Amino acid sequence: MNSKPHDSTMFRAPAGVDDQRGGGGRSDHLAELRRALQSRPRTIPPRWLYDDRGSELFDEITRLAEYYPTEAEREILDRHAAMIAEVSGATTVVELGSGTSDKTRTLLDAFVAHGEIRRFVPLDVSEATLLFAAEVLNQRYPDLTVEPVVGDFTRHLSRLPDGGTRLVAFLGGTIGNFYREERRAFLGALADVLEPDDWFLLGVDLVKPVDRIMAAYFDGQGVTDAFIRNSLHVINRELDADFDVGNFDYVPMWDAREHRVDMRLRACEPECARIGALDLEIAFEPGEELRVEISTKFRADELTGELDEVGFTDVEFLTDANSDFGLVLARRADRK
Ligand code: AVJ
Repeated sequence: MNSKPHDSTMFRAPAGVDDQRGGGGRSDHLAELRRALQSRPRTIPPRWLYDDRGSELFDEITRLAEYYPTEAEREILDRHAAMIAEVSGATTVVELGSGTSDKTRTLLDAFVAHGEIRRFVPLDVSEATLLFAAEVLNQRYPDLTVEPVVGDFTRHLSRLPDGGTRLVAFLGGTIGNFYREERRAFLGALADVLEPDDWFLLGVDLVKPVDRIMAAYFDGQGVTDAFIRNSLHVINRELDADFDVGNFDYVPMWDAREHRVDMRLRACEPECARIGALDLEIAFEPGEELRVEISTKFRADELTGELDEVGFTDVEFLTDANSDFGLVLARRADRK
C-alpha cells in the first residue's frame, strides 16, 4: 500500500485504505445489491443495515431484555478469557468487526495479564471506527502495538499481518448472518490464511426453544423492526432511492429446516421503488417480501464438523450457564 502523508506516531496508518484492488469498493457493493434485489426472494445484504443510525439501533438491541446473546457471550468471556490467553499463548490478537466494545477489553485485559500478547489488530470496514479504536486502545494498553486494518472480513482476510502466534476473534454471533455456502467460504478462507498453531475464537448463538429466539428478534419496543427497516432508509439516502418505508411490515420468521431467523420486510400495498444509483426499478405486489437478514443458530456437533472440515482442530466449545450461546476455541490444524 502507498504510505499515507500523515502517519501518526500513535498508530500506523491502517493497512488496506489505499488498496481497492482486492475488491470491496462501492461498485462491488452496488453490483451485489443489484443481484440481491433481483433474486427470489428479493434480499438486501446486511451491510446496508449499518449506517450511524443502524449501529445505534443495534446497540439498543443489545440492551433489550429479550436479546440474550450479548449478555451470554459476555458471561463466557468473563469466565474463560484468562484460559483462552493461556491455552493459545497468542502474541497477536485479531478482531474481525468492531474494535472498541467492552468485549474486546475483556479479552485484551486477559491477554495482557497473561503477558505474551504484543499486538492487537482490529479489522473493520470503517476507517473512522478503527482510528478511534486505536486511540482508545493505545491509551489503555500502552505496551501493545495496535495495528488496524481496513477491510471487509468476507473479502480481505489476506490483509492480516503475519508473525507470532495469532488468535483471530469473530464475536457476537455475526457468523449467523452468513448463508451456509458463505459460511463455508469464510471459514475456509480464514483457515487458509492462518498458520498451523494459530487460533480462532468464534461466538455463535445456539439452537434453543423457538419462542425465546423469536422474542429476541421481535421485541416489544419495536427496536428490531426499526433496525431492519432502517436498511431501506439507508438505500434511499445513499443510493437515491424512493422506497416507501412505511409501506412495509417487519416479519421475522423461524426457518426450522435451516434453524435460522429470517427477517423480512413485507409490502402492504403495491409499490414501485426506483433505485437511482442502480438505474433500477422494482415492483412489489402486496404481500411480496424482501429478506434483509438471517440469524443462524448452531448446534455444537454440527459446527465442530464444519470447522473440522475446513482445517481447524482441537475444537473446544464454551457456553454460559444457560447454554444460550457458544464461544468456540479452535486451533489451525497442521497442513498435510
Ligand atoms: C449482529 C448479526 C449478531 O443476528 O443477532 C440482532 C443482528 N439483527 N437483531 C444477530 C441482529 C436483529 C445480530 N448480529
